[in-house]
Amino acid sequence: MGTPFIGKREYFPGIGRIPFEGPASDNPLAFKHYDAKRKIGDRTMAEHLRFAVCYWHSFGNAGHDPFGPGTRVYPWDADAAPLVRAEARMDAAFEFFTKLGVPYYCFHDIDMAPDDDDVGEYEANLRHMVALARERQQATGVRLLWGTANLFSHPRYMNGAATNPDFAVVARAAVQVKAALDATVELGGSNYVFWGGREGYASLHNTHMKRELDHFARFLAMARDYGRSIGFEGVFLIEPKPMEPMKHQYDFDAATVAGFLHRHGLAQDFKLNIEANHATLSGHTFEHDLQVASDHGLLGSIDANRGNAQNGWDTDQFPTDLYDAVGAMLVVLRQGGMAPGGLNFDAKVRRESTDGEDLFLAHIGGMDAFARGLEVAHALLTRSPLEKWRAERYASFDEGAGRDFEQGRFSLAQLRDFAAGHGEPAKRSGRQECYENLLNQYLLR
Ligand code: XLS
Ligand code: NI
Ligand code: NI
Repeated sequence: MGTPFIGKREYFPGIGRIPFEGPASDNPLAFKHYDAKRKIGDRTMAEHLRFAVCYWHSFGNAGHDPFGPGTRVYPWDADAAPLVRAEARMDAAFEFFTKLGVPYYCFHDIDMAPDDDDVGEYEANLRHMVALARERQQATGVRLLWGTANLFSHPRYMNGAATNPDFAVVARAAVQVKAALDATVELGGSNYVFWGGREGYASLHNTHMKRELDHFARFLAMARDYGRSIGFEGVFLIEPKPMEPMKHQYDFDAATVAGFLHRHGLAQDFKLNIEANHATLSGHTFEHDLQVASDHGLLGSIDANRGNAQNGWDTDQFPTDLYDAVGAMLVVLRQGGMAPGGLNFDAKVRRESTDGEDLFLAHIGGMDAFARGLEVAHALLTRSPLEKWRAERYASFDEGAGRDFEQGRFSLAQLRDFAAGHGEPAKRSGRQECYENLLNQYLLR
């Protein structure tokens, strides 16, 4: 087992390339289910799952919360000069990606490069770091799943970015989106994400909601046009979230965003990046929002994480729930995969998890959970009676009058006449328990 690292020094000493050892292994630093090259159906696990590590939670967040500062001391954050720190952080990041064996990563402009109020400085910092990222990508083979701009941390965005009531702030947001699009194209990114952290309101009393939403649509169309003009051929993604930091966020959930995209003529270029913990914050399950997005033909990518049933906020825990992973992979497999999207771990280790090793353990757990979810979902779809049962449930629409109805050959009056001639419909059980048992049966196999 080698210890691949790419920068000036090794940031995760003592940890080598994470091996696959299979379900019988008790080695915490080995995969039990994720075997990148193993075929599930016609694709390898790596091709199905397209895992990405996120830059912000993994190398930037030191564990601060509203009650106290970070608990982790990162060796790459030691230098006083911001650009030197950014370079060291990038070395640590690419060492981590390589040792973990993920094909992709994701970043915000200002987790990769130091921010600056001066537009020229900000742009120069990002260009400098993008040049280094390009070298690191070439040296390691790790690729960019998506780039994005952080339009929510700087105080100037407290009232929103593209939806800010002040035009000067809307324009300032364009600086970052243009630069982050340039960076994404330069790095060969497959997607570009908009998470509208502060695109929403704290109070309706001071808010002109329709005007803000129209501004948002115009801003997105401009970003799309610019991206296409510089050769971006990937997918633009909107990441729904109902609240936090704002009381109400405009990209509330998959259904809301799908309606917005259709209304503003953006559905050709934009899809959705569904995050588990955002779906649960909006009162849905993860699987629900994935299914809604997929049914609209808009499921582009996934931010994998997990909330906490007792807390009402975005705890961004690593996904370990197998039941959820099976549900998610059922949606993904039924729509034929998620490329050019992927599965990004938008998750952070707990504040009490203070070792470099914890970052590996967390990702190994998430990758194994989704690998197992993939295996089980694939088995359910190809070997179990699941699809047959579902098809039979709707069989009355496959021929005769039911098919005529689906094809629009019935009026309401004709439906009435059909019913009048057929007597009281027979009761048909939904058999929910039977389906639940089937899922557990395959999960335990
Ligand atoms: C925050 C979001 C954020 C996006 C990227 O809740 O999940 O991390 O994924 O801006
Ligand atoms: Ni989130
Ligand atoms: Ni996210």
